Amino acid sequence: MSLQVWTNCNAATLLAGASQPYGLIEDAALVVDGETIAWVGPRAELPVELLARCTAQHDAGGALITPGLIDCHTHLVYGGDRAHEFELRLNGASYEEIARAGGGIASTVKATRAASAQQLQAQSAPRLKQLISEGVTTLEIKSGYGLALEHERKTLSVARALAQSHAVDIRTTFLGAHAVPAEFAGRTDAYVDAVLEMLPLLHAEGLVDAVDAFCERIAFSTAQTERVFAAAKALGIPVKLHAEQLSDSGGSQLAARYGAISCDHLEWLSPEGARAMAAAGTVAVLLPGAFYFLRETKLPPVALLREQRVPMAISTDCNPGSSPCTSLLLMLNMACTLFRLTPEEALAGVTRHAAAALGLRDRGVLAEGKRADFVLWGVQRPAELSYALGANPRQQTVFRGRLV
Ligand code: DI6
Ligand code: FE
Repeated sequence: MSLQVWTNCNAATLLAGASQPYGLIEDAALVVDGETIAWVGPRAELPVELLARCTAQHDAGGALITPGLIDCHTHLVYGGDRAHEFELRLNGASYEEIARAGGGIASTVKATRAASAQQLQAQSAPRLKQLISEGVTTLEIKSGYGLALEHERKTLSVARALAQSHAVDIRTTFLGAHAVPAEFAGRTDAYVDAVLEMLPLLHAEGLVDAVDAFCERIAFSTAQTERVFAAAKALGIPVKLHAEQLSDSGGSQLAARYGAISCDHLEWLSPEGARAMAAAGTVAVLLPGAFYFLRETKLPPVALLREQRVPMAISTDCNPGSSPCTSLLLMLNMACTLFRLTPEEALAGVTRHAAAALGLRDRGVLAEGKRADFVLWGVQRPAELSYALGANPRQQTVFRGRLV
């Protein structure tokens, strides 16, 4: 197997417990063996025998190297758009009013159902390309705009197909319990029954890496969410939850009881919820794009999450209703400016902790044995990645050991 080495770089390894902030190694060397990182450390300590075996030597030109970015919460595959609702909201309607009046998620469901798989893929690919252009090498895509077996299958299949045609790894999440479709209006429990029928079928087709639900007063109760979680658990599928976004409904405690890999949004998270998440090892996924776009005022309790040592991830929540965002770098900035995360916490939130939020242990840091997914940035300091608004200093991406 051929070895490659990158030198003339600084490496932000993001390793937990490193002595330097960001796990930063100045004047680093990084050796890749096939699809895996074989060695990373100060260049001066690179073993000469290892260097001699490297058939390709890359001059990084002084770049900063970070792990490939991970966007751990997206609804990237959907039909249509909601620019018109954006306009309505600016004319005075609230998000909840629009949702209750059959707009909101329901309008995206209509457009998603109407689109063929091919059309859905064509509409979603530009969003994916935008994320990839900013150094994303792994992302999660949820279903939840189909809300019927064939359309949920179509969404998840398109998500899988996008990974085949792009240099990115895609994890798929079944979010059947996202909203109650029109044909089940007023019969939420009957719709949950339908979700429980879809899950094993989609899972058997290899389309489901995790199961999610929208636990909220405008969506599903904790009791209804628990039925979905119990079904996932019976199939051995990890769960995660849209929890405490618009109110504290206790979803985080329920999710923790089911060993959830993540709870997402969390603006209204209580101390009890944070403690339950800490005990269960559940990652907190913060979504500053939705907070910003909905003009929320209740901040997620970051001090509480720090105190309880709950790992914090950051994600775009890319979706047409509450976060029409395809820039993970912008989310780094917003996590700092709006939520007051440090730039180091923000970067860990799109690398190491985002990997944990997806239950992935083979990526998210630069270390021997991890996947060779990394990004070369034209910046001096890691903080520049969250400092700049609208800049994209990415120079190169290496995905599974290959230059993209
Ligand atoms: N929470 C959200 O913020 C999005 N979904 C969810 O469960 C909103 C989705 C939409 O409005 O289309
Ligand atoms: Fe979401």
